[in-house]
Amino acid sequence: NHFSTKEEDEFFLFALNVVREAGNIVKTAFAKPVGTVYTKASATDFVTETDRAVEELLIGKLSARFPDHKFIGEEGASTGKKYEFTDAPTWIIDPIDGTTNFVHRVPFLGICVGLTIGKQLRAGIVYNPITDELYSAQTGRGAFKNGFQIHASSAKSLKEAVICQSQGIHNIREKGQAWLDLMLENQRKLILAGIHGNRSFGAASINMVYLAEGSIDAYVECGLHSWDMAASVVIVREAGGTVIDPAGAPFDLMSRKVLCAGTPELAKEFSELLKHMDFAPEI
Ligand code: 2AM
Ligand code: CA
Ligand code: CA
Ligand code: CA
Repeated sequence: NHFSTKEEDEFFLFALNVVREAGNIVKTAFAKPVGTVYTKASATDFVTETDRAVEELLIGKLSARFPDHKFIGEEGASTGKKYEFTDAPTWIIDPIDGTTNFVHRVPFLGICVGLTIGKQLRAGIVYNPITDELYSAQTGRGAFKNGFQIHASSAKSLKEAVICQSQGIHNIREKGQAWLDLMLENQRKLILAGIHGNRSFGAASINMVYLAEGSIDAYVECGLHSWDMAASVVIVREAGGTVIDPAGAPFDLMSRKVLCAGTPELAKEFSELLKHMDFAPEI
């Protein structure tokens, strides 16, 4: 990483302003009828004009300000755009994480912007403009919500945990019935392990920022993409949380899966209890 703290601060502060601007678009759209909802790879894989407009705004403004930087964005990727993941400063963008919530007017969604340099995560921004909650972090400098520092929970055991095991309905398309069986078996094991509850908010980023501020204690999801996780992973780590692969290995942004917990002890117990299924890596 050849960039100074001052340069990285400039990247981060500029991105914060662009994300706030994108938030206005999403908030305005959320108050109106949803308009045309297009489907992508399956009947439950949605995209709206707002997803596209927000991605265009974010990439347009960031690339105009930082012409040497690279981009990975969900809606570009889904129209067949090929992205490379290189050592260059790379903005990993999900314009609306939680499109199903957006379409159904459930107020849990996040505009997600993560930054890698030398393939290492350096900064993350997750903004829910509906609730006006802005989560942000830079590597080594703590995690914040609307300017106040946040901390992940100190729960060390499933017996004192509210967990989030996402349903991953989209995974059934990729993995078939076997996915459903695995998910239900894991859910059963968790209940028998004595968890306090299972809460899932329909957006990977919202699940992760809630973990970062200690509302939930552990989270697992498979079938995700780099843009679902990049920004939130920085926020969880900087809030003191642990981020690993669901099978217990080190986390890999391109591996399509993630497990987070407030403590390494809980992450270990959770990952050892779960049955696993691998996804083909992304890039
Ligand atoms: P998205 O809203 O940006 O698509 C719960 O559905 C979580 O899984 C959301 O964060 C959602 O992100 C993500 N997800 C990933 N792939 C998906 C798919 N094919 N269909 C629906 N949600 C998907
Ligand atoms: Ca999507
Ligand atoms: Ca997403
Ligand atoms: Ca999205």
